[in-house]
Amino acid sequence: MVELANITESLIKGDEAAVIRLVQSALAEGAKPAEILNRGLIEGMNVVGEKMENGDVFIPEVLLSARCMTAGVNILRPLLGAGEVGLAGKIVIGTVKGDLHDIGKSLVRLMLESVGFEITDLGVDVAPEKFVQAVKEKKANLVAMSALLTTTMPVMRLTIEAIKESGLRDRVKVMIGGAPVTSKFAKDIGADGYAPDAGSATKLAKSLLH
Ligand code: B1M
Repeated sequence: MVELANITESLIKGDEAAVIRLVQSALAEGAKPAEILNRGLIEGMNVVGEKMENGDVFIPEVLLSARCMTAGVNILRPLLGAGEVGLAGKIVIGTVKGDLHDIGKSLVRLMLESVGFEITDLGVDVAPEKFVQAVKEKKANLVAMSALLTTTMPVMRLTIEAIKESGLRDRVKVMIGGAPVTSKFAKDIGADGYAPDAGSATKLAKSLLH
């Protein structure tokens, strides 16, 4: 019987093969995909975050854990259930320019997809003009921006300004998130909403569009 704590431990150690094997075994034994995600993988990434803050691990180790997280999420993605894609609305999502953190953004994307939003994921290091171009091309209803660095938070404001300058602001809502982001910051920069985690991001997206 796979304990979710073993998945957490393997992710913390950066053992990708073990994470893949344990996630597959847990699924085969009937564990719920959302449980594996929340209590196995995200739990591990939280511990890695704390260790990084305390100087107990460094970037090479963190990268290995991030790779484990991605491998685990890739197995779970098709199982987290998709609604009728596109029915809920069209979202352009990305991590803002200068910022390469993509784990949280990818989780938010996964959750949004699972409730039926059509997602265009622009990846990381996304410049304001790339968001604008994608909103135009995809006729998106919502822009979702992630930032994990205090130094890249101002790019969220620049992106909103670029959307305004392009004349699209009244056609598209903007939501933001990421560890250093707050609802006060969201108000200050003129975003329509802030979500602290992937679960509340889906609720926020729905409430902004319906
Ligand atoms: Co970096 N990093 N990192 N890092 N990293 C942090 C963010 C940091 C807090 C660590 C620390 O020092 N304590 C710190 C930032 C300090 C600050 O700005 N005040 C930091 C730093 C300094 C750096 C570098 C500058 C380090 C260096 O090179 N000297 C560098 C910057 C590179 C760059 O971006 N230009 C760097 C690099 C890296 C790695 C590449 C090694 C790796 C990223 C790998 C990857 O993403 N593929 C990494 C990691 C993994 C982290 C920590 C440890 C973990 C982040 C993470 O994935 N968390 C992080 C420490 C921490 O956060 N405690 C840290 C798990 C994830 C599930 O949570 O991303 O918060 P999170 O997402 C949550 C919510 O925030 C929310 O929902 C998600 C799921 O619930 N959310 C949204 C996120 N986006 C949202 C959008 C929404 C709504 C909700 O709506 C649109």
